[in-house]
Amino acid sequence: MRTDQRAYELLDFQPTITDLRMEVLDGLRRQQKRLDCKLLYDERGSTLFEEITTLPEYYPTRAEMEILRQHAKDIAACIGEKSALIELGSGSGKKVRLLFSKLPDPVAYMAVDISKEFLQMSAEGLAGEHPGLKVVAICADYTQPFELPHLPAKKVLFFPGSTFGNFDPPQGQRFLSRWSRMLAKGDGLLIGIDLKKSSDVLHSAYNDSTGVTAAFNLNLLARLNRELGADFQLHRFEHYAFYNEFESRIEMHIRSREDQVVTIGNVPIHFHVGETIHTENSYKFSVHSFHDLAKKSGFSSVQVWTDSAGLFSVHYLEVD
Ligand code: AVI
Repeated sequence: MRTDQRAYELLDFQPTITDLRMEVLDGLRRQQKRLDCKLLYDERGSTLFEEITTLPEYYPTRAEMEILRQHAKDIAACIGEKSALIELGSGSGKKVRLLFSKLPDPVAYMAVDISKEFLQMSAEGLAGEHPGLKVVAICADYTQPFELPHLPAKKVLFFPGSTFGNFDPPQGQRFLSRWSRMLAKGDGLLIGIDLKKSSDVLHSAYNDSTGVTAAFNLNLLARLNRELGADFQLHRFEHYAFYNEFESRIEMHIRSREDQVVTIGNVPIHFHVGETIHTENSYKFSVHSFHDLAKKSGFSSVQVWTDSAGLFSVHYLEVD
């Protein structure tokens, strides 16, 4: 781990290239090829994701912002004064800014993100806007255990954007259970959860007409070319996303347009025409199904808010 002195503190647990190579080869040697969705977020991927959040078809960000704006006061009351906010997947930081505008006297903001460039930009911005606030930027894969700096304050974990839906349910339960153990009784969880809805709306949200989601997905191959010396030719692959009604999830894949062999370093990887790399799941919940899962993980629901169209939900829960 490396630490640094700036307007904010940086704790760097960024995974190394060797970790990346091993993880990628392991995923591509499976019967159903798989790459973890966190790999989508290099600098270019994070920029493309920010662009996705502004697309007319991609409703989750707009719906969640509507909820945060409309209910900022109620949400701030749940969080309470002199709290420390820990944000997972901080991205551009625009959601947390909305909260900070209403929060009474927060003591600290810890941002956790795997994309170091984005993390540093948003930590720097927030530290500049709130001179008295302790800002800690933690570059880490938050799906893996990492150590939180000790702070004698009520902690509230902020996990917006329905990123929780990118975990499979058992993985999600393990993740929340780990946090309920890391936090203290009465600490909070403020989390955005996407709701089940018509498959047409979901399909469009992940197959936008301008192809930004496709570029976001295929950028993963460009990243492997750049960082691992792979030789994927992007035009020989295509974006493929669909709603799996039985599993209540959007599945995102990269599909090979032809039979081909790609090398990563000197390791050959064979693709049949139509074969896919599964790159992401995005689970959709009912308010009830999420509360059940959270309860099994040590969190009880305090309040839930939805947007006017009933597309998205934001929950405040407390550690039991
Ligand atoms: C970050 N995550 C919640 C997004 C989602 O909707 O699952 C990622 C995304 N993938 C394609 N579009 C957006």
